[in-house]
Amino acid sequence: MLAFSYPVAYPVVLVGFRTADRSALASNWFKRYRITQMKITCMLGVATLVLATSHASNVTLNKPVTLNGSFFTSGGTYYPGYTSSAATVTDGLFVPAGTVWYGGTIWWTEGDSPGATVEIDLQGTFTIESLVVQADDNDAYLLEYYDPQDGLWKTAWDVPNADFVNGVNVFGMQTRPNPQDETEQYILPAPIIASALRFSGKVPPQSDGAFSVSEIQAYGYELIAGDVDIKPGSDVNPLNVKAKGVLPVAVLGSDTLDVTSIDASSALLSDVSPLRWAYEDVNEDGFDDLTLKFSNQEVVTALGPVADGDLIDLPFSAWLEDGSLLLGSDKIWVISKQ
Ligand SMILES: [Ca+2]
Ligand SMILES: [Ca+2]
Ligand SMILES: [Ca+2]
Ligand SMILES: [Ca+2]
Repeated sequence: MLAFSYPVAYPVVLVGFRTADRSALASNWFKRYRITQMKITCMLGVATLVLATSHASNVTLNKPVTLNGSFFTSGGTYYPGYTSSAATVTDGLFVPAGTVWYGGTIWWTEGDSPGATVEIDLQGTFTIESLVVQADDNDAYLLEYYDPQDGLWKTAWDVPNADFVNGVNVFGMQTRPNPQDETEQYILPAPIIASALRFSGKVPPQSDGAFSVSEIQAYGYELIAGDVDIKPGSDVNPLNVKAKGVLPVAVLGSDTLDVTSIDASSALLSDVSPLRWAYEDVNEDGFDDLTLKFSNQEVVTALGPVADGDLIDLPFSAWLEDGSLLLGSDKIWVISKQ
């Protein structure tokens, strides 16, 4: 059954990491871009995700930018000849390090527009792992994210002042975290789930009160709601813990989901990989569905201790070809007669 609807806010909560990965997490495992296995709690139950190799890409690219406050998109009367637009914040391009803060970038001042923010609508819900910002050197900034799970803005990154780099007083636009390497990303201590980003300048003495930003990048992947049906055609999904054989699961296709775009080999039902898969229209709605067969006994093992009559929500995840992650779940009814 559909665990949550799209495109409304996802009731998905990041609750922690698998025990086996915690030591790796502590040693900043995101830098290695290897296994990222985490647990996610859905409104209807607990889902376990396995993120194999990283599918992260810059999810702000060409997303709409809103300027909240009074901004300058030219060099002004003092600096004629420069023009800019909000779109330069998410165009994927950095200006040359040291470019003047009014040189083709959007800029604003604390005096003219206290509390001004630059907001990026991500147009979806994303897991974000790392960030890069290019902004005026002699200011600290705050990069916040909108968490659709609880509707709150939260701090993603306190972007540091970069007035001096290795003891040298630099000028103009400088990239963080590393002014000398635009490709270096600030790795978040834990991934965040976000549908928007918000950027603002910090007041003096953390800045000179004149702000400019040329690029905000966030690396991660989109979360897509999938309609998952265990034992297609059956509303109750009894699972006999002693039964051998297979547990059939369907991911239902729709006008917004072409199931052939799912990497079926990456599918996981409660940590268990499918034995095999095929495509058929199980619910006869005209859209092909992905049907997968899981080993009953492997699923039972993954469940751990259960009692007769338990209703358990089994999380399902699979990567799509475009790097987004499909999430869903469905309930099974435990049959465990002595
Ligand atoms: Ca840019
Ligand atoms: Ca400086
Ligand atoms: Ca400044
Ligand atoms: Ca169908």
